[in-house]
Amino acid sequence: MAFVTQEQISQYHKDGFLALEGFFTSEECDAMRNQIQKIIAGMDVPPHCRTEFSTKHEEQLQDQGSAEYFLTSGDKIRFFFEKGVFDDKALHAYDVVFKQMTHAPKVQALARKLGIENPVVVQSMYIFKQPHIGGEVTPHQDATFLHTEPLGRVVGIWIALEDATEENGCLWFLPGSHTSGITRRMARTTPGTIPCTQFIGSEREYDSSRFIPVPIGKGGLILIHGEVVHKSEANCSETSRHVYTFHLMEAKDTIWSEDNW
Ligand SMILES: O=C(O)CCC(=O)C(=O)O
Repeated sequence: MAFVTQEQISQYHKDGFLALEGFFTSEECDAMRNQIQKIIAGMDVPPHCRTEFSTKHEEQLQDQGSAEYFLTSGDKIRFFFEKGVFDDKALHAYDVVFKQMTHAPKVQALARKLGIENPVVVQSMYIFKQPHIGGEVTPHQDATFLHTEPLGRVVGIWIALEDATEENGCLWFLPGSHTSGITRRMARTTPGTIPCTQFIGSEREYDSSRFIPVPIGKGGLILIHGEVVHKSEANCSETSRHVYTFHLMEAKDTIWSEDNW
């Protein structure tokens, strides 16, 4: 695959992330954006589906309906919302167009370049990050939520469907932070108990001055190592920052934790 060099792959292993500009075409991005519009048009959101996703400890789901909706979302099309969004329209979805993009030959070639022998898609999301509404995503490691034994088997594929800038909430990374393991896990609690998930351990304190912004143009793809610390700021700008993202796991010689949501 010409567009990812061995130097770039080495950089990914060194930093824990890699930005690849122009991985998807503008037309492919528009196809995903148009498809999400079709899915959300006219969608009714029943109360028990009004579930907001948060990486914060104190904001885990407290009622049974929302808890079940979240816990059973791994292999279904499910919708999660920004905080305070219910006077607006924002949803995320997954369907045939997204499957086509997820399994595109160039994505498969990228996975091979990363040395993944038996890739499995374990999760996918469409993130709207709407103007003024898109909230911050606090510093975290994806392995907190997608735990495997051993660690180091999960990679996020994050695709900018619009330009992602510092103003509208691009990703920020702590370069090299993927080599120190994790200190926090989100695990299911005993079935039937509320909340349905709990954090075991706590997130480290991070020096915010060490994060670097990684703005990227429409069609750009960012590889996110499962243990690299990353975040995004609230979108206080006038422009949206749509993203389609999914996680690949190397299934070979890997145990997917049964405690994962
Ligand atoms: O897109 C964002 O703002 C955050 C995404 C993220 O943290 C993730 O996919 O792990």
